[in-house]
Amino acid sequence: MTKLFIADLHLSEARPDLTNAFIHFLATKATQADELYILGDLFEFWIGDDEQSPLQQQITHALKTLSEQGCRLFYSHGNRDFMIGKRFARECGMTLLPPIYPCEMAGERTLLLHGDQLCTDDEAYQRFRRITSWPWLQWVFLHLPLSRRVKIAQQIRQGSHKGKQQKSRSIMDVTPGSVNDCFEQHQATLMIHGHTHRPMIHELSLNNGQKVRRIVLGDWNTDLWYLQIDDRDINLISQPITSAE
Ligand code: LP5
Ligand code: MN
Repeated sequence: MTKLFIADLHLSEARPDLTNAFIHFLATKATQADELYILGDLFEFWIGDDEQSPLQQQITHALKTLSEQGCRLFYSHGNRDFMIGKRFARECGMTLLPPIYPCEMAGERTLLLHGDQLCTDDEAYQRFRRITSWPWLQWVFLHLPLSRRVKIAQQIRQGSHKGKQQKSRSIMDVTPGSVNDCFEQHQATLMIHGHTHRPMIHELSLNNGQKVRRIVLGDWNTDLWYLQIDDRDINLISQPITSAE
């Protein structure tokens, strides 16, 4: 049984190289897998399932084709595409996961998540996350004309980019306390997430003495990153984007 995990591709019209690399990945590597888990931020931003841009249609088609070939697809929302909804998931043949998904991987109790929830020192971001999760605000946003939604999303991206220049690297990482609590609360020994763009397999001891592993997926930019789990064998792999096309 082969399972693949990816996150933080940030696909957009501005990076056709990433879109090509992803479509190539789906048509080659992923066809040999039984399950593909996308742990958030597949897109640069998502403003509603009704957008149906050429990029979205291209990605929908590629994901649908893979799911029809028998690979099961799962999606965990990121901080940029938290509004991906049931319609897009159905069109792609993907199952939407809850924000923290406990499951069994490599014979261990495992948690799958985007990872932004664990960056609890980033108070401005956590406030932003709370506010944008309000259902009435999402409802209002989703009923604005598409052109207006694109402008707002671009403004928020700019605000985010500027905000990040003022923040230290450590503020934008997960906090040891939130990681510990998340493992203990779910009695898990393995965690897989993205978001921080700091790919690594961390081995650590919880406050209760339990040994655990936290695997951080890399973002797709100059390199593509994926995690492959074959039964109990775990490999975090990267390749230059150009060689993957
Ligand atoms: O994404 P990344 O890695 O660059 O930074 C994140 C955090 N930023 C975000 C914002 C996203 O990048 C953009 C999301 C676009 C969503 C589109 C739909 C919007 C719909 C809203 C409907 C209800 O998540 C960043 C973290 C960083 O990760 C590391 O963890 O620090 O957090 C921030 O930058 C948040 C800021 O601190 C505060 C938010 C600034 C918002 C400015 C809004 C100004 C314009 C509003 C116009 C109406
Ligand atoms: Mn993210």
